[in-house]
Amino acid sequence: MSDLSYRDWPFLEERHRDYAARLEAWAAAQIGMAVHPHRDVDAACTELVRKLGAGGWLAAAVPADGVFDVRTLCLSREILARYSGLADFAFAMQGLGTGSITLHGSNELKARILPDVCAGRRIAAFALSEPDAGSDVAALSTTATRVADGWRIDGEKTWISNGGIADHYVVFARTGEAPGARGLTAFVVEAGTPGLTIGDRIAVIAPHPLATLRFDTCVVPDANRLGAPGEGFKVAMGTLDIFRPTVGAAALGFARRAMDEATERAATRMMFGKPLAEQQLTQAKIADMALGIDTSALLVYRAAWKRDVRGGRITAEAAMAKLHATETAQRIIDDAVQIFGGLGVKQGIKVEELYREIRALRIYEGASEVQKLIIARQVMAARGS
Ligand code: COS
Repeated sequence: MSDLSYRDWPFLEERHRDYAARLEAWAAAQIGMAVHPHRDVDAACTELVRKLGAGGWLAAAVPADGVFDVRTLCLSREILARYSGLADFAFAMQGLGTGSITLHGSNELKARILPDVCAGRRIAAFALSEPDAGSDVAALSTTATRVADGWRIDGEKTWISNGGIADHYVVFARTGEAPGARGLTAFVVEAGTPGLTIGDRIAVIAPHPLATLRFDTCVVPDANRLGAPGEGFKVAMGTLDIFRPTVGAAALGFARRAMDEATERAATRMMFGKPLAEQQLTQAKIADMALGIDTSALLVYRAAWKRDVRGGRITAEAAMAKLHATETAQRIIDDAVQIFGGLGVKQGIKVEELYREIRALRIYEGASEVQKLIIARQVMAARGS
C-alpha cells in the first residue's frame, strides 16, 4: 500500500482527507488493481465516464458552483491513476473538456451542458492542437468567420482526446481581431453539427480515444462562444493553468503505483542469496523513488493549494508541478521495470502498462520543454525584465 502520509500535509484540509478515503474505497471496489487490456477503448472509456458520473465523482471536474477545488481535482487524478490510467483519463477529460465552459460559458450554455457531463451522460473534449500548432498555440490556423447565423469554422484539429466519442468539443479558432495570441476565440461545437467530421482515429502506446477532427463550413451560433472574441488564448491558458497541476497529480499516481509494485517485488525476489531490497543498488533506486514522489507531491499540492487558497494565476507553479512530476514519474517507472527484470516488459504486468501510460504525460497539455519556457518567462517577469 502506498505511503499516504502526504494527506496530513498542511496543503490539504480534513474535507480532502475524507474525500480521498471515500474515492479510494470506491476505486478499489469499482475499478480494482488489475491490468486492463481494454480491447475496445471507446466502450471502456464511455463505461468509465458513466460509472464515475453515477458515483458522483465528476462533480470535482465539473463543479456546480463554477469554482474548481484544484486540490480535490489533484487527489482525484492521483487516486484514479493508481488504479487505472483510463479511469484517470475519463475523469480528466470531463474536466478539461468543460473547464472553459465552467469559467467562461453563458448561463444558458452551462445549464445545457454541464449537468449531463457531471452525471456521466455526456462526454466532453478540448480541441486546441493542430497538425502545425501544438506547443505554439498562437500559431493555430483553424478559422472562425462571422456569418449571419453565427460563426463558420474551417480547419483541422488533431490529437483530440475523446475525439470520436465526445458529445461536444471546445474548439479554439482564429477570429483575427489581432495577430497571434490576441486573435483567437473559443467555441462549443456539438458532435453532429454539419461540417464537423471525425478524421483518422489515432492509435497510441497507451490506448485511449484519440482522433483528428475536420471542420468544413461548420456553423455554430454566437451563443456557443466562450469569452469575448479575441480572448480565446487566455481562455485556453486559464483552463490549462487549472488542469496542468492535475497532470502532475496523475503522474504522481502512476509513480506511487510503480513504487508499490517495485517494493513488493524487491522485498520478495531473491537474488545472490538475499532479497533484492537488501542489495544496495536496489536500495538506491528505492530511495530515489521515495524522494521523487515526495518532491512531486510537494509541487503538485503547492500549486493546487495556491490556486485554491490564494487565488489568481498559478502559471509558474502549475508548470513546475507538471514538469517535475511527469519527468520524475517516468524515471521511477523505468526503475520499477528494471527491478522487475524481464518480467517488467511482459504484457499484462502492471509496470509494463505504467511504462506505456506515463510517456504521453510529458508531452500533452504542454510538453516538458514548453513548461521550462513558461517557468523561465515567469522568473524573468517577476524580476521585472
Ligand atoms: N493565463 C492567462 N493569460 C495568459 C496565460 C495564462 N496562463 N499565459 C499567457 N497569457 C496571456 C499573456 O499575459 C498575454 O496577454 P496580453 O496579450 O494581454 O499581454 C497573452 O496571453 C499572450 O501570451 P504570450 O505572449 O506568453 O503568448 P505566447 O504565444 O508566447 O505563449 C506559450 C507561448 C508557450 C506559453 C503557450 O503557447 C503555451 O502554453 N503553449 C503550450 C500549449 C499546450 O499546452 N498545448 C497542448 C495542447 S492541449 S492538450
